[in-house]
Amino acid sequence: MKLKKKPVVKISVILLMFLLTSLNFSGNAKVLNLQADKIMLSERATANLANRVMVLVDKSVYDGIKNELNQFSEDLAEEGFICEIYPKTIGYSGWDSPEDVKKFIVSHSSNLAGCILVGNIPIPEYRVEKGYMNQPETFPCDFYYMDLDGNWTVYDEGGNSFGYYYTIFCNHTGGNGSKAPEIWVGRISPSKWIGDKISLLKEYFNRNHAYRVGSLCRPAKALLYVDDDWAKYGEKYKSYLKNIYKSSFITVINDPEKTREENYLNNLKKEKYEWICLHAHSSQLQHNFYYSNHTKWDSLTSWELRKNYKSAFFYDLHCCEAIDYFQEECIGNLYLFGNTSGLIVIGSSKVGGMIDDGKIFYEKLKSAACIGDAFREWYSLKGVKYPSYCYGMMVLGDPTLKPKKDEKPPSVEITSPKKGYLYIFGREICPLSTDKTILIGSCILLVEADDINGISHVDFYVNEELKLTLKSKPYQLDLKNYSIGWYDINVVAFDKFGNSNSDHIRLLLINS
Ligand SMILES: [Ca+2]
Ligand SMILES: [Ca+2]
Ligand SMILES: [Ca+2]
Repeated sequence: MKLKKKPVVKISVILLMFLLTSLNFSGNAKVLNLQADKIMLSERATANLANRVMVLVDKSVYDGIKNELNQFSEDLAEEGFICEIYPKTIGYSGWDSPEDVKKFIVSHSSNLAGCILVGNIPIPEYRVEKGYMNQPETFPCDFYYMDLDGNWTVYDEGGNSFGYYYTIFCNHTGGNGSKAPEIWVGRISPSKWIGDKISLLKEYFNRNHAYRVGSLCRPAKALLYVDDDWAKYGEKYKSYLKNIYKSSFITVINDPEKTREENYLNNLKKEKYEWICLHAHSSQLQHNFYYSNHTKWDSLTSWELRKNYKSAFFYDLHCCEAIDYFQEECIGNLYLFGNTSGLIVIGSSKVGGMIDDGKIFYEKLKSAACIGDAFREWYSLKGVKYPSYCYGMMVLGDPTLKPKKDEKPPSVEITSPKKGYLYIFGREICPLSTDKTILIGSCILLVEADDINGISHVDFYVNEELKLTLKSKPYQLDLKNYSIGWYDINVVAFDKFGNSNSDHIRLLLINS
C-alpha cells in the first residue's frame, strides 16, 4: 500500500515533539580515532639528513618539461628536500664527458642527498678484468657519480656515438676519501625507440606527482617472482621483503613450472601490486623463464613491455644486464617508460647484481627516508666490496620515492537508515526537519566501508557499547531485537593497517 503524504507529515510532527522533549537526549557520540592525511614537511631536516637534490637536465629536453620539473621541485620541497634544477647542453659546449658532470656534482655537493639525471647525461663506464666467465667486462656505472671523493683510474676514453666523450674507468680506490658513495643517483632517460622523449618524460613526472598526492595509488602489495634457479630461496627473499610489506601482502610465485613468460605477464598486467621483485635469467632486452624441468625456456622481450600496462610502481630486478644503458631500450627502461605506472627500477647493467640478493637494501629501506638512501647504504656496506659483481647496480627513476605507509583511513558510511529521515518498517518515508532519524518498526542498519588495502573489520557500538564486529560484507546490524527508545549508533571501520574511521547516527526506534 502506498502511504499518502499528509498523515505521514502528521506522524513526523508528533514524533518530532517527542524527539525534542526526550529526556534520553545525550548529544552526539564521540568520533573514534579519525585520522587525517599527514604531510611530513621537514622529515629530512629533523632527521638531520642531507636534503639537497640536484636535477641535471639535458638542455635538449628541458624546455619541453619545464612545467613538470617545477611541479616536481615543489613536491620535493613539501617533503623536506631542496630541489635545484640545472639544465645544460650535452656535448662540446656543455657537459661533454662523465668527468665534466662529476666535476659539477662535486663542486655543488654541500648537503647533497643525490642527483637525478634527466635526458642524455653522459654515461660513465667501468671495466673489470675478471667479470662474467672470468673475462674482462665493460658496463655503464653510475656509481662513478655516487662516490664523490674516491679515486677512479681512467682506463680508456674517446668520442662516442652519443655525441660526447666516453670514459671507461677501472681500479676504483678510496684515494684521499672513501670508496663508499656519498650520494645516490637516479637516471630518467627514455629512448626514442620507446616513444617521443618529451611526452614520455612529461608522463613520468605527471605520474610521479600523482603518486605523491595520492591520486595514483595501489594496494600495499608486493609480488615476489622467482624463476627455477632461485626458486628454493623464495622464502628467504620473502623475509627481506617483509621489511617493507606485511607478510600477508607479499605474493610469492616460485613454482618452476608456473614461473613462465605468460604467467609473469598476466601478473604484470594486474593493478594489484605496488612492488615487483623479479629473479630471472636475463639479458639487456629480455627475461628468460625456464620450464619443463629446466630443459626449455620462453622469453619476455622489452618489445612486449611497450604495451601501456597499468603495472607496478617499483621494480627490483635481480636480472643480469636489465639496466645496460648501452641499450637505451634495455628492459629496465621499459619498466620505467613502457607503461603508465613505472616510478623506479633497480637493477644491474652487467652480469651480476646485489650480491646479498637485496638483504641489506631491504633492511635499510625499512627505516630509510627514500629508496635512494637505502640504495646508497647498500653500496657502502656491500656493493663496494664486489666490483666485478656489483658495480653495474643502478637506479632508474626518482630515488626520492619510497613505498608509502598506509596512513589513510578507510571510508565508512551508514547508508541506511539515512540521517534525518522517517522510516516505517524499514521503508524510507520522508525527510524530517532534524538530523535525528525516526524508525517506526524494525530496520536493518547498513554500512558501506572501503579501503585501497582492504577492510579488516567493522565494529558496531550501540549507546557506546560494542555489540557486533564483522570481518566481511555485508556490514549490517539488525535492530529487530531493540526495544523502543533512543539509540546512538557508532560504526568504526578498520583497514588492514589499523587506520580507522567512523560514522554515527542517532535514532529513535519505536518498536513493538
Ligand atoms: Ca666516497
Ligand atoms: Ca620457470
Ligand atoms: Ca588505508
